[in-house]
Amino acid sequence: MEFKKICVIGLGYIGLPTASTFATHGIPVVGVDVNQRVVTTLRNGGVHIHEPGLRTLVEAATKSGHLTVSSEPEPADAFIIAVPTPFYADELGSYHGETFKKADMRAVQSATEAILPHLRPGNLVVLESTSPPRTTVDLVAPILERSGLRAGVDFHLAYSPERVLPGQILRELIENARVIGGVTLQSAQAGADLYSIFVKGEIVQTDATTAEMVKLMENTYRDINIAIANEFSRLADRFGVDVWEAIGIANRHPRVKILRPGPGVGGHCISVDPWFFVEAAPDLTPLIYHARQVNDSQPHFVIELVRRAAGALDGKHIAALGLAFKEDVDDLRESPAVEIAGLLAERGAQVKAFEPYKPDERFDGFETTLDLPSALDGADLLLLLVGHTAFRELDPREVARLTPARKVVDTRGVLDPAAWKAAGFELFRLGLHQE
Ligand code: SAJ
Repeated sequence: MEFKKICVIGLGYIGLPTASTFATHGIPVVGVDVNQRVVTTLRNGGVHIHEPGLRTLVEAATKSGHLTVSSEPEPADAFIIAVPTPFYADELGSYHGETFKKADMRAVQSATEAILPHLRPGNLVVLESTSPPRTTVDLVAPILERSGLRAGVDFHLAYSPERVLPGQILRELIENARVIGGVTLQSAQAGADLYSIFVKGEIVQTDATTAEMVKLMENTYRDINIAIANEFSRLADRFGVDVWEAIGIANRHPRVKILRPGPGVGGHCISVDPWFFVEAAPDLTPLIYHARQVNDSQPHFVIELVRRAAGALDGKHIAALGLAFKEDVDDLRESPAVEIAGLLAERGAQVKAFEPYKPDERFDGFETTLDLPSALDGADLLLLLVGHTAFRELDPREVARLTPARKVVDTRGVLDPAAWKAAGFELFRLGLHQE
């Protein structure tokens, strides 16, 4: 299939890099977002997301004349839906007394409806948003078929999950293997034709529901593996073992690869996607459910660690280093660091948090600072929540000059114990019991 124009709906972490990459490969692209602020920012030459290399890519795409931005879809040969699929904030499902989070598919639904008036015979529609199994055939296809055209007969329909790692999106978008699941073989082939414009990795064709499951399986697999690492950190703490040393030794086994414990699992993917399986089949997913529970409760384990290190929480001044969901990204969605800062404040601590990628962000319940020295000033304890490079590279002697605090809690296992000790700090690490 040939593509003279592509319409990408949703200009977030995935849609914007995808639209820009097609544009820099010479294909006219209209990028669509319902958020007027996003449209205005992009039209004014700005970029609303921090991702290494993205600004340069968007500038190149705009300069080439191939990327335009709009708040409405336009007729095109291919439509790509890359909108968020969060879960409902305050509506839970339940099964045998256990509650689970439910997917909010309203953005996918309205993006699909926005395409409807522009859909023409021979077009290709691709859903990229992470979705519960069968979304392409049970939700997207029926909406598009209101046009009178039939999916897989009059137009092509496919599901192609994005699998890029935030922080490395631009490279992985091109180099990773790409899965394309079509509602028919021809739809999968049309999807493969589209992504082969820039994808250098292998393009694997399958059916739409398999592709949806593959995406959820990948992130669920990672979630469960992080959960076991987090559970090991609790066991090590109980038994007086250094979990980092124990994992390092265990990982020398040729078939063992334990991930890193931490303050919990955040971000818009891994902490969300496993719930799509649980919601779709609660009777079949006890392992997935409980791994989610372990990771969601890890912030409470960190609170207990901080309480032990500080003696008490009430009235203690705590400098929280980092609020992002992981290192070197600006994304605060579902971030355990934000939850921990809030929980500490609820328990009476005076929290000053500094997030270098989003210093302006404000929260109810705790203070944020515009720079690191302001957070360190007057602190009783430092709490490292995100392993940002800037924090890993801190010189503890310099930090000692900026704060009266002499206790540091490292929830990421990234600070060098010897260097911090030499600078006069007592270092408490997650997964290493210290009284
Ligand atoms: N984390 C740990 N320990 C680890 C690894 C991660 O505590 O050993 C935490 C991180 O700090 C973070 C969370 O888990 O809070 C998730 O981080 P991540 O780096 O594992 O993953 P994401 O959410 O940035 O991206 C994932 C990736 N999926 C997989 O690796 C299977 C990415 O390839 C997907 O494209 C992305 O989800 C997505 O969009 O679905």
